[in-house]
Amino acid sequence: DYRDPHCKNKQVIVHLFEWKWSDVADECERFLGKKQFCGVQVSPPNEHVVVTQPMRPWWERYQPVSYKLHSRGGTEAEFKDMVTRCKNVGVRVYVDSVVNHMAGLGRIGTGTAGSHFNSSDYDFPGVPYTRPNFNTRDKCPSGGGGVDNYSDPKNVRNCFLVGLTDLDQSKEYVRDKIAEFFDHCIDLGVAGFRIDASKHMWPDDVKAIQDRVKDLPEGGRPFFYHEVIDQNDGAVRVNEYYDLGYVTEFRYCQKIAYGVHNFGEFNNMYVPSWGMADPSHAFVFVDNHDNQRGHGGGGNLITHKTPRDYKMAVAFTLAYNYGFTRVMSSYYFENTDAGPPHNADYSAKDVTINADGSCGNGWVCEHRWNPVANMVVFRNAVAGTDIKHWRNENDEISFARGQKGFFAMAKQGHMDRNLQTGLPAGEYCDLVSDCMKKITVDGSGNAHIVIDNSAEPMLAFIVDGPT
Ligand code: ARE
Ligand code: CA
Repeated sequence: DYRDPHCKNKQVIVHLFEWKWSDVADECERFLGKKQFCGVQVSPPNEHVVVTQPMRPWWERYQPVSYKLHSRGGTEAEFKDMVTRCKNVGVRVYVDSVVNHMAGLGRIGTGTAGSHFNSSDYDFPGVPYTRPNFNTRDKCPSGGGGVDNYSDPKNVRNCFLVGLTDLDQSKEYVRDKIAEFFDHCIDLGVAGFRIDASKHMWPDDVKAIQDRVKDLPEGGRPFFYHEVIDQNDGAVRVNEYYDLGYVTEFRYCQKIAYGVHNFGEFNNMYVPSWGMADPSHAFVFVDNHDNQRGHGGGGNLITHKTPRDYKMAVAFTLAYNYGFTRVMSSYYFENTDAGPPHNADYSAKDVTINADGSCGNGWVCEHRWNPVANMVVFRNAVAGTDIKHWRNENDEISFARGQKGFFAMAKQGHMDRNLQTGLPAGEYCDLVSDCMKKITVDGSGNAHIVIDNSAEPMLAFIVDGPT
């Protein structure tokens, strides 16, 4: 089974998008460990192209040059130090893995680790890969050689995604090289992998690769989650990947946006008849690095740009019982190509921490916002329980998780009700407000629930939580 994230039953990972390794390590030690995060998804750590038109976009990291661990995020030594320091505080690292393809056609030069490459000749000596390791036109049914028909799996999987040179994962040599890359990461302490563009690889090929990857040093199979954008708009469906781990559920991004905009929609978040991934395979998030900037399955989404809505979306997602959850941590941008906040030499700026715990230097750090960070503790505490005492009316939503926790949220920012919580009698305190607010549950499980903070219109409390 590839669904164990190896973090002692913790339930939430954070994507520290475009953070450099030394900053990720610091964040593990100063914040993520204490806040009970399971782990961090890091941007692709392997050698990639250096794009100068536009100047150093974030997406250059999705054009691999080799599997040497030297990227815009840092050197291999820095990567190793990060993985170790995070692991020491109970936070695992998951590698965003780009193995469907190498750099785009026409790109020639030197990668971030100093390897020469020539995509037009399919020559990547840093691996090495040569022409026979890539898919050929006879296997790709599209006119121009690019992916252009999502209703045909052969087109999706054997053609070139946006001109990226498409590896042939049916070849033993290619499988070995990819598995060696994963093994190298595991040797350094990595616990799992996001598989980029899994939709564009045959599940049997992906399985052959995963099956030859080594166990973690502490035992067990690595964690895998697959990027498959299935919005009922093509032939490739999420369930083809269930044997391989978790699968991204992009329909949830749309669902949660509808819910926040119209609370009535919250009654219907997981729709099996649409083919939405079942809760034990769904990899769930409010937004990701693509759809927050109009790449890859955009649409009507909620992002950090509308903070109040975003807090409601993430708090609900973490309180609810659907899937395995990832929260996004972004940088501010206007231009959708723009890479991370950078110094004069285009290296990523340090993530600085302000006195109030927010981030500086252009980093958003949604994962530090109270309704995000403090709900991680909630999700960990209630893992495995059912939804009870569901109530959704008057733009107010509330529910219990088994007999372990209770959550309430009010779209208008006000709520004042006596509700059944199903929890044991006692004094509780609200996680979201860092215990500024207390809640008393009486002997019959009832409590007076008050929301009076319009900026953070939710509260949550757990059995055996802080008091
Ligand atoms: C860049 C340039 C291109 C250029 C190419 C090659 O933008 O103009 O042709 O380089 O030189 C990211 C960026 C791309 C970028 C690429 C490589 O988003 O713009 O191309 O890096 O630098 C599909 C895939 C899905 C993919 C999305 C973006 O199915 O796998 O497109 N998402 C992942 C990553 C991306 C990354 C890649 C894959 C490539 O998360 O960040 O691209 O490694 C429907 C379909 C979806 C489809 C979607 C968008 O919803 O159902 O399957 O997603 O449309 O087309
Ligand atoms: Ca492919």
